[in-house]
Amino acid sequence: MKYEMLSSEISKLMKVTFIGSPAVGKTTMLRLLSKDMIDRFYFPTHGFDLKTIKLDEYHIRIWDFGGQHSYFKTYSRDYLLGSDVIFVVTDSTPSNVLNSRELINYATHFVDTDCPIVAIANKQDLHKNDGRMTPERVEEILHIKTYGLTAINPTERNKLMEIIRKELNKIVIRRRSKKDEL
Ligand SMILES: Nc1nc2c(ncn2[C@@H]2O[C@H](COP(=O)(O)OP(=O)(O)O)[C@@H](O)[C@H]2O)c(=O)[nH]1
Ligand SMILES: [Mg+2]
Repeated sequence: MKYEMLSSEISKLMKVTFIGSPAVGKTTMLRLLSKDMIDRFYFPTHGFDLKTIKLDEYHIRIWDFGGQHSYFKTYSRDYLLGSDVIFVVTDSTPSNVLNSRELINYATHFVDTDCPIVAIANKQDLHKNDGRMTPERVEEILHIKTYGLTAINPTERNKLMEIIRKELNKIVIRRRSKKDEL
């Protein structure tokens, strides 16, 4: 009985990883979620920020990589291993979306096949001005589930929480049905 309780608590600690080129908006996304922050660790040598945020019954550890691309490759193994879900953030410009495709290919080497990789097409406020892509267009190119976002807009906080919640719920449901098959 006690053991079951413990294991269900553990399953609610989720590793959520944000990857993306510099300046696409990863830190801004974290700031949007920071109201529910429980703790924060910054690892300067590895160039990443680790925050725990409470979302419903989940404790989610969000790994935000601050470093350059070359640096990312050096530490990506530690950084990506064990992720429950990976969010690839793009600023929705055509060149950055293509970069994201590379990152996605790279990330798939390090994670379980059941770890979803989901795209965030950020900076949607600029879409009308400068030919940035809509989330639909990004999804066509990357072939992964894509959500649009404007991370600098504080009113998009709920939208981001909803995105994370939806992806986590899908994972939990899938894991439960796998368990039932055994
Ligand atoms: N216009 C616009 N700017 C954004 C948005 N999200 C982030 N930024 C800006 O983009 C820059 C880089 O953001 P940051 O979160 O530091 O990117 P990171 O390097 O991926 O962590 C900052 O000046 C942000 O204010 C957005 O949705 N729209
Ligand atoms: Mg950053």
